[in-house]
Amino acid sequence: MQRVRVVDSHTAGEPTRVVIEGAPPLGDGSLATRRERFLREHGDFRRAVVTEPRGSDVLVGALLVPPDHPGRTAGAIFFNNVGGLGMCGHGTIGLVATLAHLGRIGAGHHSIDTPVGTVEAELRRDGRVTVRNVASHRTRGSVAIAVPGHGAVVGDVAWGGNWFYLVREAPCELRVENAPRLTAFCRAVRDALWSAGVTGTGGARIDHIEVSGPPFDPANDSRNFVLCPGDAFDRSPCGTGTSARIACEVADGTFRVGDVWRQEGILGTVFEATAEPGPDGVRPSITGAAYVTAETELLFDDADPFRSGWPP
Ligand code: PYC
Repeated sequence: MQRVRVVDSHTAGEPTRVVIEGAPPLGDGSLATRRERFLREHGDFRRAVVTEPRGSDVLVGALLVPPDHPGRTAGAIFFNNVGGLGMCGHGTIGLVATLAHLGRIGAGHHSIDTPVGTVEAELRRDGRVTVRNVASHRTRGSVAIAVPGHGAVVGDVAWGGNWFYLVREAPCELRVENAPRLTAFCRAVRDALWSAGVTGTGGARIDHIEVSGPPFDPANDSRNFVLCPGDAFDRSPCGTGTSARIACEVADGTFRVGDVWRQEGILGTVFEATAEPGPDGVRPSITGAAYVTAETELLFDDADPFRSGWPP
């Protein structure tokens, strides 16, 4: 029986499962190399941790690994039901809350290495966490694509730690009751992008689709619906999606350094974002709160037909 120690949390409604002990050794190399090794050689472990029957399509996993640089607090490799993520904003907030829950860190400043760069996290005394994300930028504005069943759709391509296509005209109201319709729309948009060869830098696949609309709460700036790779929608306002949005707003001149952006997610929860200028775009900072929901051991029994999760 293999035992894997995990701590579960949610950030603004979106769950994270941090693997504390029991992950396969990933050897040496940069976090990007170790992430590739994890995805290539340990798909069974990835699925066993996040998919059914121990998890669900919504769950984001985080492997706690040695950092790339000495002196950093931790290294993290984020993954989900279908593969790896670059950065994960809600996941980093969950990871920081988890480390605090375990008594490994206290309030103050922490650095976390991810496969796409180092992010800085500030654990506040009230438990909220601010993540200073990797540099984010818009690579293409107002890209029109023909989406079967929906006609012409216009959106921006931007990097916020993952690749996003950001659509500002939603096909329906951004209510959680409309999630099936919004999911179908985002999947059609993603397929159309892939067929049309619209990519991020270096041919990178755009695997997150973000649809925005007016906020329900007038104190906020925008509401969103984000479809993640693997087809689950983000329950939170999406940290990397908010970063990509901030990069687009800065490029449009509609958001300035020093402003605060309040991003409402599909459940009505909010991330606050600010931005600093940087040589490779803007450095967004995202603030939110996570709550630990479980600390437990996952058991992998060789006799279990679903030992490695489902779907395969
Ligand atoms: O918060 O960056 C995020 C995120 C990405 C996928 C799910 N959540």
